[in-house]
Amino acid sequence: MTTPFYVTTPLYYPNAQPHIGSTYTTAIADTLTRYHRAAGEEVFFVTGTDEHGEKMLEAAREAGLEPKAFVDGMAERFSSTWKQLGFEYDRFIRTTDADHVRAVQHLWQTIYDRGDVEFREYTGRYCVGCEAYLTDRELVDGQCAQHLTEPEERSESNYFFKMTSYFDDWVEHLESHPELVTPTRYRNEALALMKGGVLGDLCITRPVERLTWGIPAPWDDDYVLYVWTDALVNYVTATGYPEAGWEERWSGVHHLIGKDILKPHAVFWPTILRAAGLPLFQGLHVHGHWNVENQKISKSLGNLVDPHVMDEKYGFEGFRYYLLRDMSFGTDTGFSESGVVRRINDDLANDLGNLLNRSVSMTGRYFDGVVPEASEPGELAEVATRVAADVDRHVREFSTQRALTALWELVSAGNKYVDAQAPWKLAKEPEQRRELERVLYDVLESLRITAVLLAPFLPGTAARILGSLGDPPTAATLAEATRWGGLPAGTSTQVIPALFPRIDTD
Ligand code: ME8
Repeated sequence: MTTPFYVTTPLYYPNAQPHIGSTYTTAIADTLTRYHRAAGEEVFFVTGTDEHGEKMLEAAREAGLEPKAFVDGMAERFSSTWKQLGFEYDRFIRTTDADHVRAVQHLWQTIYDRGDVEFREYTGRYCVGCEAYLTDRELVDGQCAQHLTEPEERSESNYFFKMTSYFDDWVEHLESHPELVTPTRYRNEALALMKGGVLGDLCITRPVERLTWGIPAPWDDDYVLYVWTDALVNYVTATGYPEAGWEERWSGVHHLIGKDILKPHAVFWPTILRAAGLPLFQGLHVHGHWNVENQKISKSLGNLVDPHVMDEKYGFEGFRYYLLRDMSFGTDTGFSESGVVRRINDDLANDLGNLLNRSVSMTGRYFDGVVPEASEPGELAEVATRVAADVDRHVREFSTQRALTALWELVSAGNKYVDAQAPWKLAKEPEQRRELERVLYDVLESLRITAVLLAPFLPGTAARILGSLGDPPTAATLAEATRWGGLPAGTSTQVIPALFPRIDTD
């Protein structure tokens, strides 16, 4: 039994609509799962919504709805948006799901029984945006650095998880297992949070007199569990925890998050897992933020970038390509519509679309649309083999940007090859017939391999390319499917409408 590839996205707060940020994270997860599945691995992809806590209660009040009715409607918007955009998750988990409530209570009761939960008086500053108490050292000019609001001073008796007592152990482990949090700068940030004395123990409850919209603390009816200590547990709930057999899926888990939620994932979550006696995740992969016109995206600024609008204007795969291609994993990137248009025009319409169009058109013109006989593998075969290996490495390192950059080396090699070999000249000389066959076979075969490697990124586009190439037989694994020579001579090709019509920029 090989380890399954299990990838998670954050559970999004359904007080806002899906936007460029949640679309980006989910698109990476979808691409990775499709890639690993194509590689013949067992995969499991989980996304969903984080529905408890004060923030959600406030949003429900504003909408004039009971919290459950509010989150039901919003969760449906998320799941239907993801389906419409073609994301193939295995489970859409909601923190109000009955199995999640059971898992959360089981896990926290375990930690409580092991003696790591303590009742304490507490006065602190609470930021509703973060759904967290912030320490003095986390404030900038008295404000939350992320939400730019002044946290409220609160005094409560609450239950605390003795999180700091796990820091030494986790710091030591993380220092000797650098692959656990990537890219490196985020591992360093997590280590600094634990070493710097910035963080205290974790307050894990809210009194029901203040908040009832949460999962009841199993040991005390007067308290509900704090929203983060509830939401993080979804990652094990989805594996079937605590029922027998859950560890198998868990053994291959990779979390994908944005840098905004590094602290709960790189500090709270591993210490919670340790305290509950559960194995750690295999990887926490942290991406940067999309900014719009140099500003953070936010509901109040109205600059969220709606994926439905992008879909209507450009077709979702054009936008998806831009997202996966333009952001270097881990760093912040500025979004611009002109950037989307440039990628569509340059990479998709020009480089890829034209290569397909001219290759298949020439096959029509010179060979009645039938794939000619292959010769010995040549220079394009060499590029294809190298590119397939590069794409594989980059995808496994979570870098869709590098993977697509590598793939486009094959596309440009194809274009350069056609320009250099000039099949239209060869076609004029009957004694060059065999040479013409060789050139066109090589280009068509490089396009087949391009489509196979592109499929996890742009499934619809890849299917159209393969359709134009006469739907050559598919192989069981990527390794076989990317082996040179998979396009059978004699296959009937057909010219199709432009893959990506050029967008007028005037
Ligand atoms: O934090 N650029 O939910 P959330 C890129 N419920 N990605 C972005 C982004 C941006 N500008 N804005 C948001 C929560 N994201 C919690 C998570 S997990 C157990 C609980 C993406 O709706 C990115 O993945 O605020 C980020 O980490 C996530 O949305 C935050 O989603």
